[in-house]
Amino acid sequence: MTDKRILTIQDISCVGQCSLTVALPIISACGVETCVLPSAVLSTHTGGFTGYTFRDLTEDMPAILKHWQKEGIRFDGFYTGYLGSARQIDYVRDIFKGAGNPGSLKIVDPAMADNGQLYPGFDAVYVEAMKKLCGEADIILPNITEACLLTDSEYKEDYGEGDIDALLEKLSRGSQTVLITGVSYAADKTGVVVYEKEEKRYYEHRQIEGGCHGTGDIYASAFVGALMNGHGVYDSARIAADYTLRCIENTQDAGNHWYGARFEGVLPELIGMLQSKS
Ligand code: PXL
Repeated sequence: MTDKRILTIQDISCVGQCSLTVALPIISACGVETCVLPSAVLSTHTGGFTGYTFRDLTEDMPAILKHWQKEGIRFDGFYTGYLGSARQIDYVRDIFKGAGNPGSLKIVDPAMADNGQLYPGFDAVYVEAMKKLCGEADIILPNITEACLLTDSEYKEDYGEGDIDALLEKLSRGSQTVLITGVSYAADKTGVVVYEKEEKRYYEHRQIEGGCHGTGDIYASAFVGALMNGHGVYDSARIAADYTLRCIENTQDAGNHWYGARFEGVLPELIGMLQSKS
């Protein structure tokens, strides 16, 4: 448990077990007061569904910030995920500046791409705006595709440690802490590279065939929950990886559940992981 209050800014996909419908329950279960700012409302996420609705909430953001400022509402941490538009990213930067307690932590998951491709609806302008937001963050959590986009690097299916080091070197300019997720150097293995205070560590675990949608959001939310509970960055990265793996395992026997991971039933395990010391 902690008395920290965090604001998470990302979309509500009404159906699809991602973004806010994952972040709010996971971070709350970690005992952290979780305030939300929906960036957009979609009928489903965009990864595999067609014909979804999309209501962009960019225009609501300045008035929301103004109201919080009038009420003296401030946050100990910010965690951003999928954002609705490039202009919205500028408003998010205003919120970082205008609604944080002293020393508030800014965690940015530049959720915009995977498997070498931008998500539908995003373009080069959005990538440029996301670069700026990442430049103002304390911790960023890109996957390899996002890391390549943020650094103007070529995306390769086959990569080695040297390629990941080159990405880390570029991403960490500005002395941020960087976690690159989904880094695999061996068959049946994957993991997260954690770069903090010029030290690189790698947490490797088994890779489950097939995977499922929304695991990046589960990972980032569990990471935020662990960090807000006082775990260090590497320890939080490890806890988040172990929990995400359990969510995927819990989904494998669920039949046709391609659109998301069943994170709910294994939440008690995450709470147990938070309580154990590394
Ligand atoms: O999980 C990332 C994500 C979040 N929100 C929306 C998405 C996606 C990935 O496709 O479409 C709306």
